[in-house]
Amino acid sequence: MTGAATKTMTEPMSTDPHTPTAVIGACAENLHEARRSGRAIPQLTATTSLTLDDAYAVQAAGVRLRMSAGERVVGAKLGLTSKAKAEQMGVADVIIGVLTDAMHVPDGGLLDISRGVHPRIEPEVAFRLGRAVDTSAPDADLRGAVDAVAPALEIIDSRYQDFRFTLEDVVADNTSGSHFVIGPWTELGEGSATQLLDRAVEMRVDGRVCATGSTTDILDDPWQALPTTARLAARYGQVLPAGAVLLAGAATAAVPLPAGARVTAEVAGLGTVSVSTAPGAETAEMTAEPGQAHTHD
Ligand code: 0L1
Ligand code: MG
Repeated sequence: MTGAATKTMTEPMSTDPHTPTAVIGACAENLHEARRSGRAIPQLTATTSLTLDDAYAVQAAGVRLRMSAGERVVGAKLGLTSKAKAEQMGVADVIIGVLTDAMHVPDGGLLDISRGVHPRIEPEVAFRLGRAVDTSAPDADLRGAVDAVAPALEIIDSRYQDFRFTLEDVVADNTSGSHFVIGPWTELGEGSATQLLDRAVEMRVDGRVCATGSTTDILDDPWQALPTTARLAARYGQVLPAGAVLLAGAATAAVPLPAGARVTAEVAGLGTVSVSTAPGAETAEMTAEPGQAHTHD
């Protein structure tokens, strides 16, 4: 991956968290520990009332904990970008999370999921920003800053028991972000890279097709991820440095990610991306068959 964040994620802007800072911090610590230990926790909202702005404040506090441990912000991801997922959650808007360098797995690389809770994987499209963009304005020209696109895989892993959560819970949990893999970049201007509608997407686990979809399932057009990210990044104070990666969203449902497996995803005309998982003990909730979609509250 090129480029590194030189600025830090800021406190959410234009928002009004109503929950005391100490409570926000405690929520972030709980999620941070769940992620590091692989031990799931109950939903935060079972015991704490959180608005959506509070939830983004928890997410930002969690990112600061990661940065204190030496991680760098290298991009952003959108979640709930397909109509099916949004309807399942009963929400009208997508959500945004943060990517750090520690979440990046090289294309074809090996991922140890033994510290995961119940990891799942989904095929996506990624954009790369060729220059830094001032995201303080909600109409910042992110699309104009894109210099390349790529097929991608996102590994999501909710830190909540049974992968069940409310919208506020999942935002606080950095939108279930765990890891990401970026395939070969196609520079804009090469072939038909700018046309991303109706491209077939196929994901395989150990050679067996486990999910198929279309890039049109990503916000009706993956390019819509750029203005959407600009709006959400401005509202929640996220930075996007030069070289930043943006995961536009999933083209299919996420499927359980087993240990000792090789997962490939192909986006027609863009190429193939792959990741392998280290053999070893499955995580506690990895007994479901690949292909089984997860549930939400
Ligand atoms: O990247 C995603 O779309 C995940 C968003 C969070 C909800 C989920 O875990 O499915
Ligand atoms: Mg995703």
